[in-house]
Amino acid sequence: MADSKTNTEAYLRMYRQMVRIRTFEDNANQLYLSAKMPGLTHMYSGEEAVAVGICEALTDNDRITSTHRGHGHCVAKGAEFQQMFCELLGKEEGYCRGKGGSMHIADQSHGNLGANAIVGGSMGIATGAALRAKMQGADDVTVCFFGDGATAQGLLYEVMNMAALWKLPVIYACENNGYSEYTKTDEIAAGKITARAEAFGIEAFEVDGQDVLAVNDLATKLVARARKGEGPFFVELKTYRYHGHHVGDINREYYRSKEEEQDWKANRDPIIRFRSWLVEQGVASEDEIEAMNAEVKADAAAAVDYAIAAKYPEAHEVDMHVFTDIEHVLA
Ligand SMILES: Cc1ncc(C[n+]2csc(CCOP(=O)(O)OP(=O)(O)O)c2C)c(N)n1
Ligand SMILES: [Mg+2]
Repeated sequence: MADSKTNTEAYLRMYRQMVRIRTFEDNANQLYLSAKMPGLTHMYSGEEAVAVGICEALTDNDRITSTHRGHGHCVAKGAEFQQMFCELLGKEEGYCRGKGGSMHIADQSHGNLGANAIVGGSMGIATGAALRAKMQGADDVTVCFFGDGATAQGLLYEVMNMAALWKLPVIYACENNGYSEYTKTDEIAAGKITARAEAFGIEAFEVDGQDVLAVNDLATKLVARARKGEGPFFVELKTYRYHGHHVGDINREYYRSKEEEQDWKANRDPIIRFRSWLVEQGVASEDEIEAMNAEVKADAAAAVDYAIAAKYPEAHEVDMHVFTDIEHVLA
């Protein structure tokens, strides 16, 4: 029940953020299909409630690490369309000055330590960020997003061991979308995923990743506990990606059926579900929701136009802002 002004604002913010992610992805897909975007990209559509439910529980001071499917995390953590589209198109005004692209997008100003094309690659970064918080006596929390396929990486077991021993303020958020590239998770992952974290004495939870309120409720509780030094935690979020593994993966029938895709889209879509709830609870009218959708669409279209017209970095800057010197890092 929408029971206070603060809650109402949070509900509308979460709805809007989910729509922003879906809209961003629709535009990114279009840019790729019309050959305006270089490289490869992985769509987050279908998984919006995971990033939004969790990031709504975080402040700008809290950190996240992201994945190759990272646009949703980036938007949810507060990034702007314009700089994101510039990054995807390799333009100078992008978050990483056009040198990161889709799979390496980062936004330090909102605590997004970055996407990572190496499956599981951000697990050490997240755990290191949490170790830094503990050593400095800071109260920020880091959320490490990764996919079900990344649970096959040995690094996860090294970092969970350290995080558990040192009681680090980190939350491992496993986005279980049922597939690792073109393989069903059930065919490659033995036992329960949460049991793997429990083996290290880490409290682990399962949640419906299509239900933004359930995700946000759990995340809010765990973030508060992690701040008090009760972490680490592990959460498995059951979700689904609507597109192929990457934008070029268009013939998917050999590894999943059209009926399965249709069932998730028609019956478990996080945006449709939350929209119905908002209307039923009287948080927003259909007209207000339509107006919000249209506003987001217009914002995205303007940002795309801006990014297409924006400048590329100069050729002589090719190795600028790519390396850092260790003295600077240690200072
Ligand atoms: C270390 C490493 N191994 C393999 C790959 C190739 N690869 C890219 S994405 C992917 C599957 C990842 O599956 P999952 O972690 O479930 O994330 P999802 O794509 O489902 O979001 C693989 C094997 C890679 N990028 N890095
Ligand atoms: Mg997966």
